[in-house]
Amino acid sequence: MRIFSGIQPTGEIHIGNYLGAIKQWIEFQEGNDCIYCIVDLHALTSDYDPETMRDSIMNKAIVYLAAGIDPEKSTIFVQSEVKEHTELCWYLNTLTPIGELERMTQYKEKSKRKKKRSNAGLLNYPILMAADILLYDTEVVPVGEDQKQHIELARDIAKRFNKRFGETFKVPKAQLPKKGARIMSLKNPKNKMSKSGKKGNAVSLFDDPKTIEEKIKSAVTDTDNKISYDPKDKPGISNLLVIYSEFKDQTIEESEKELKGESYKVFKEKLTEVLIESLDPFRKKRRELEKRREVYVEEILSQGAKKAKTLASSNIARVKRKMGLV
Ligand code: ATP
Ligand code: LTN
Repeated sequence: MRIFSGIQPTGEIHIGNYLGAIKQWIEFQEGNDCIYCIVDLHALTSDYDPETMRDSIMNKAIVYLAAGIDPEKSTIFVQSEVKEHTELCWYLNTLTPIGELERMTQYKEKSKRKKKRSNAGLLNYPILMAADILLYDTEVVPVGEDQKQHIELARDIAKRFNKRFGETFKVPKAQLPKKGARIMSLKNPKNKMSKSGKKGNAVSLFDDPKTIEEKIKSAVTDTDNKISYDPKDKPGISNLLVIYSEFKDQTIEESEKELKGESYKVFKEKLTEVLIESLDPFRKKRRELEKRREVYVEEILSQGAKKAKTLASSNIARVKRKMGLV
């Protein structure tokens, strides 16, 4: 199967990104044709610093590799290095009703936060995302829950194109993990854990042991000191249980049984220990890759872009033919 997914270069990758998206990416590498993209053009829709953008892009490539994406098995590339993404985005713009874009939850939230500083890129963001996906005949898109609505839109756009111009695009499917599709903020478990959220809301994939300990210690819980999974009434503890179970590779029921009768203090100590142990290899691998940044990582991205470009340009040629442009 063709698998495609992407993450923006800005912000620190956290355990929500890992459990929601990257962990699935790694699993899909066996026996599938995977393309993983650093979506820098999407990041331009938020406030960013041009001085540090290229560095953030390189850092994200290192994160992909440190987390376990194998360049021998998967294609890794930077979105802006394959111009066909913006070209297809334009064609798809002409097929997308504005009302559908205005209904997107992420757009509503982000534009509300930005008020007058909201930009057209933010509205068109899901069309560029649809272009990313459709450009590679993608069948499966592994993402966290917050991206499900965008993939629904990509499916609608693909179907609309096929209906208007004849069978062209595969209609992609979102793939969410069973658990961990929506890891919540440690500070406010009603909100999702997020790169752009409040400080301490997220454990970064590369946090050192002391930082992990502090963040888990100050994670919001509740007052009844009972460890059980009940997202509605006990959102904080339930979120910690999901994280614990995922990193221990056991079911929530197994974790509940293991922790029965323990205090929140002991639970948090156990969770801290599991996180430190699980994240340690990522930190080590990243340190190694930092040293090979210039040659090795640049080469992977350049090879990746070449491969992506070959696929993208033949697909664009097909789209242009169907649309009557050539
Ligand atoms: P931002 O705060 O800038 O929106 P983010 O933390 O939401 O960033 P993205 O780059 O938008 O991160 O998401 C990358 C991938 O991680 C997507 O597939 C997304 O669905 C997934 N993801 C993001 N946050 C979570 C979360 N809290 N739980 C599970 N998956 C998540
Ligand atoms: N919007 C996504 C990032 C993204 C993406 C994609 C994910 C851009 N293009 C294509 C999957 C497939 C996000 O996580 N914020």
